[in-house]
Amino acid sequence: MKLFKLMAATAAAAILLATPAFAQTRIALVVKSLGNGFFDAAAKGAEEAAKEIGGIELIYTGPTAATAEAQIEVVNSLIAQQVDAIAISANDPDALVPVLQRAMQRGIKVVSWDSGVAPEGRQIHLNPSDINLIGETIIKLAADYLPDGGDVAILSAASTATNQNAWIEAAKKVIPEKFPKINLVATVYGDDDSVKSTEEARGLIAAYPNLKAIIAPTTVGVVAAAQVVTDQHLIGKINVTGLALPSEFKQFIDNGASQAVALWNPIDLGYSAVYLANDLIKGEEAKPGATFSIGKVGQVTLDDNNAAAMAAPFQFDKSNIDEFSKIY
Ligand code: RAM
Repeated sequence: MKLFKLMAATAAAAILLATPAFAQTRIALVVKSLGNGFFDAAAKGAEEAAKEIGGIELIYTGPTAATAEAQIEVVNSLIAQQVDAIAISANDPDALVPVLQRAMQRGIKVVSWDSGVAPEGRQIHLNPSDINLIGETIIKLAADYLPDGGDVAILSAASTATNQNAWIEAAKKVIPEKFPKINLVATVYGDDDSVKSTEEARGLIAAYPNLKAIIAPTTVGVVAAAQVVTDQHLIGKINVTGLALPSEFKQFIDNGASQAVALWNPIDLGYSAVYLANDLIKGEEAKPGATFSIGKVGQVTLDDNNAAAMAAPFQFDKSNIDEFSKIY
């Protein structure tokens, strides 16, 4: 009898020891494309949240090129792996809906963050900040240094990117009323690819000789544009601005290719996306008005589209870029 009890206890202990490996909750952080410093910073926050919550395996993944087709393949493979949740920054609001619906039908929780998926393709969307505020901010960043106004152009990410398209639309709306001297001459797309963004920036400069500012609401595009302005000795003639990761962009504030840029904390964004995914895994229901905890960042309340927004963007210039460049 004693021996039997001992054997049973040993077996139970063996099961307990083995359980954590199997019981891990797996959350996939799917980004627009790998090799983007903004997403690496978000993954850092996601990893931090996973550790804090405990029992979570974080899968940081995404395609090499920022396209919806490539992301569909990534999501298909995550469905096959039966992950518990997918937190995605999408390259297209609609193209990913069918595959994400399939994921949800199989019990996988789906959150979009940074760049959203249409409401029918996800349970929650987390915006880094208010869309209209970001739209106004990117124009103001250019206008602040153009007292007499002038020609400006936008260098965006992928032409289908949900977030950039929403910000550009909001920016266009605010120009006539608040920035009437700003003349937006073109919007081009660098696909969050350094080579394509460089070509597009060169193209803008060649096509618009009176260009006074390039606004790139993408951390990849803004670096490419500032490098082109530097290389073509146009510092002081064309101001590059937009949304930039301080650690990558500091050199262009230092050399004068840019006066100021803005962004939010990408670490907090990735961190919060994982908390939201985990809240859904725990059984919390996503519905308008529901409040979700996002750990040390606080909490968010869902709007009528089950979307929420985090804080206002910060502005970076000579006075503070050094400090922030050490963080993200
Ligand atoms: C790029 C990506 C990302 C966007 C930032 C500002 O890294 O396009 O989606 O939020 O820029």
